[in-house]
Amino acid sequence: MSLQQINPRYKPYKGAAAGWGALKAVTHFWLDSKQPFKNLRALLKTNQNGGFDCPGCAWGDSPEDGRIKFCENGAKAVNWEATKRRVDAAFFAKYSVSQLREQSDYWLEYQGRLTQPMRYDAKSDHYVPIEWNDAFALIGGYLKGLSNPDQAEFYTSGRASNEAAFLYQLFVRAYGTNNFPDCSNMCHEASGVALGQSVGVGKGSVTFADFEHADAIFVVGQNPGTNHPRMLEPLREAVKRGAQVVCFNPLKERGLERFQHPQHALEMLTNGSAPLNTAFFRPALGGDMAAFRGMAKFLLQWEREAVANGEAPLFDHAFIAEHTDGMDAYLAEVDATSWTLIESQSGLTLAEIEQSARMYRRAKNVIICWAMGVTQHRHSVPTIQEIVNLQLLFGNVGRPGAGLCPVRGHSNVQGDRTMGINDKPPAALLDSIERRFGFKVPRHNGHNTVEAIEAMVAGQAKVFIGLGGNFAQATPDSPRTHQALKSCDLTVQISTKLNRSHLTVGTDALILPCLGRTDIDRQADGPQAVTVEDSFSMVHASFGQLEPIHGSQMKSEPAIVAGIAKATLGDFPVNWDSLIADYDRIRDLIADTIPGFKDFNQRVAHPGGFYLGNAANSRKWPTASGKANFKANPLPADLISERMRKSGQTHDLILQTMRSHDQYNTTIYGLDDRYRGVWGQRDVIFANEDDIRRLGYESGQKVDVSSLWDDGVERKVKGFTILAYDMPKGQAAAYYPETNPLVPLDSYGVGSFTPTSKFIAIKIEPAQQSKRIA
Ligand SMILES: Nc1nc2c(c(=O)[nH]1)N[C@H]1C(S)=C(S)[C@@H](COP(=O)(O)OP(=O)(O)OC[C@H]3O[C@@H](n4cnc5c(=O)[nH]c(N)nc54)[C@H](O)[C@@H]3O)O[C@H]1N2
Ligand SMILES: Nc1nc2c(c(=O)[nH]1)N[C@H]1C(S)=C(S)[C@@H](COP(=O)(O)OP(=O)(O)OC[C@H]3O[C@@H](n4cnc5c(=O)[nH]c(N)nc54)[C@H](O)[C@@H]3O)O[C@H]1N2
Ligand SMILES: [Mo]
Repeated sequence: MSLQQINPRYKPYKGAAAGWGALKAVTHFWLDSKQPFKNLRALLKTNQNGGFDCPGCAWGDSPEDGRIKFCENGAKAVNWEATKRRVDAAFFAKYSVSQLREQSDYWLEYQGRLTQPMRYDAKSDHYVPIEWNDAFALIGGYLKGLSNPDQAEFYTSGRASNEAAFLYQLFVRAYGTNNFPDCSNMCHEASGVALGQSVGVGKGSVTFADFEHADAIFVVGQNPGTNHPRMLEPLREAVKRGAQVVCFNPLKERGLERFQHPQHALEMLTNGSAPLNTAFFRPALGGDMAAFRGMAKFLLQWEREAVANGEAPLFDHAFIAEHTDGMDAYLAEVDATSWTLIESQSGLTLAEIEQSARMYRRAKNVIICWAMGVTQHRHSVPTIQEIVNLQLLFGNVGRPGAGLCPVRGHSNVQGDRTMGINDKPPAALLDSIERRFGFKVPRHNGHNTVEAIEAMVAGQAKVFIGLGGNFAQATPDSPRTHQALKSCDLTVQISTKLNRSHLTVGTDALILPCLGRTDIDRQADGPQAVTVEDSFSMVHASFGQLEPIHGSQMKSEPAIVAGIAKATLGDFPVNWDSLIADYDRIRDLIADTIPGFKDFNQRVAHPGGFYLGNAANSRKWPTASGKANFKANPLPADLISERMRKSGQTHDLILQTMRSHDQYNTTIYGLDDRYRGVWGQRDVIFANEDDIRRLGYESGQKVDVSSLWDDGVERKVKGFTILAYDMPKGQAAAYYPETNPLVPLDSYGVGSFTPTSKFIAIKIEPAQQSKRIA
């Protein structure tokens, strides 16, 4: 089988999520990996004790049960990584960088695994081989040559293991900067910021077991059928038990509507599917804060009525008195918020908000889950704090079956932050590093992703190193980001697969190929395991299972970081080589430095790993007040920002950018989005049929799309097919990364710096030509 090439089609999907369609899809990717039987062995080892952590999402599994746990999209991730195809010196001799730039993101990644270190040769415009030690020396030379360590940017994508991340931050801080732009900045940063201020811990408070005791689970701005398929099982179990699942999503995502379990043969044979959701609300983009405020307003009204009638109060007053601060100011803010604003901003009717408040009230224990539909807005921090406020009124934090659940993305994005990948490091972390390693750590904040791009554009940052990821495509304002990378003296990408970041080169550029999660990692003292942390703060080991591609020169991520560190700093502040021989030694350093990791090596040997703990979950609040804080934030006066208005134009629609079923972030596995009925194409934009007509188009027509911002820069993508879709009026939806050129670099969340990828004011015009710019 070769690169998928089918005629673009648009045909609504009739089946349930997962089930037969999923198995069919897995089979395609499995056969296409060129080594199906080897990969089957790997799949059977996914998320098993002694196996490897799935490189898909950060959803956790029950540590006790030994059932096989993988899903369609996890299987795609494994097969994609475990391909036999290779991108080696011969490949780069064949194609110049300019030629490769003409190819799609899909084509680039499909070419296979990167297998040897390469250096860009500007004269021939080709990548040419380089020895590992020369590559390390080159990087060390550039870094030592900078007049200030803050002129280098050290990006991390959330697949890096705890061991790689810990070494990376140690090296970078010993070098002298906190410039740690991170994929998390574009992802759950708002959750970390909001939860930190509200409850003192920037992570989710629930564990896997809580899902078994919840009476209601809210799923807000998240598409688990595609992005966290293993989450569908606890949701389905909850509904079976009689618990309620309440979804807030403008799109009726198929995985949330109906669900079949791929490992339950009977249901697949009868082709039956249990109804999953007990309610589905479809808010305006960015309307969730208003919706939750409205729920709080109804519940407050009922609380007052109950008290007036001498009935039992609704709120958990004992919890509120003992554990919280600021309720009165918050309730005053709730009283001050008008129903008119709540209704217009949420995009829901008061009857719908009342219904969701009733469902909330009926449940004793409530878990609220959220993801990118909540975190990628200008007011994401206050939105998440509104979710917390509601939960605090009812004591729904730190009780079995209840809590806060930001469902994380990359499989170890949470662990990377725990290990110190943080551009605004807490003083305690820096103190602890200083104490353990005896060097003066940089104390000033570093750059996040947006600030890193600005620094590169301004010529203030000159060296970019990426530990995984695809910086050029994942970040906003693509032409500007590309310019940022191109203006560097040196760009270095530590990667498994070819992507556009390798083709967006600085004056000098390196590709350093690394082992992936599935590969066996052999070092001087034998095969090594790494560790990761899931969304529930469970830390466990991951052992690669597959022989790395024969004859390849890939190194592990820890070994590459150590190589760069040694070439830059020598044996300071640690003997880097000795750490790489046996990763237990890295874990001993982690145990000495990072809270919660005492006796790390012993504890991680336990099957299923160990629970890091979460203060908020045990009702301890490491905030300044020592309590959980109600946050009295007003609703935004207007979701359309000043800067969108100052463009002088009125928008046609508000666009959200999201994932298809056949992609992993910037990695495109295929051109289908099965549950949304899209086949063989990605340059599509969904809108409500009435809007399409109102704007003077027909479904299927080609359009150009531009975004509104006040800086005079034209941001446009061309030749997209507009498709009528069942969605609220006024909205549009399209895939990322193709639409990243539309996201202005300085349109980001207040307090989070997360690009507002789910709220872009756009104009549509008939297509001028069919090629898109990016
Ligand atoms: N297979 C696969 N798995 C993945 C990934 C992948 O790309 N592919 N990516 C991983 C990563 S890094 C992450 S962060 C997660 C992402 O997981 P998700 O957050 O599920 O990812 P998105 O596709 O961005 O989906 C956002 C959802 O929010 C809805 N939404 C958009 N705006 C709003 C809003 O304003 N309000 C509400 N209520 N809903 C809204 C959209 O309709 C969509 O259903 O998945 C992880 N897992
Ligand atoms: N418009 C818009 N933009 C977004 C988003 C959105 O919803 N809308 N979502 C944002 C989110 S949530 C995130 S997390 C970011 C994702 O941003 P990134 O994490 O930077 O992007 P990925 O696409 O996950 O990175 C894919 C590349 O990682 C490399 N890779 C894969 N596995 C490994 C490994 O094991 N080790 C190493 N070293 N490299 C590996 C491969 O070379 C592959 O090409 O994008 C963000 N950008
Ligand atoms: Mo993410």
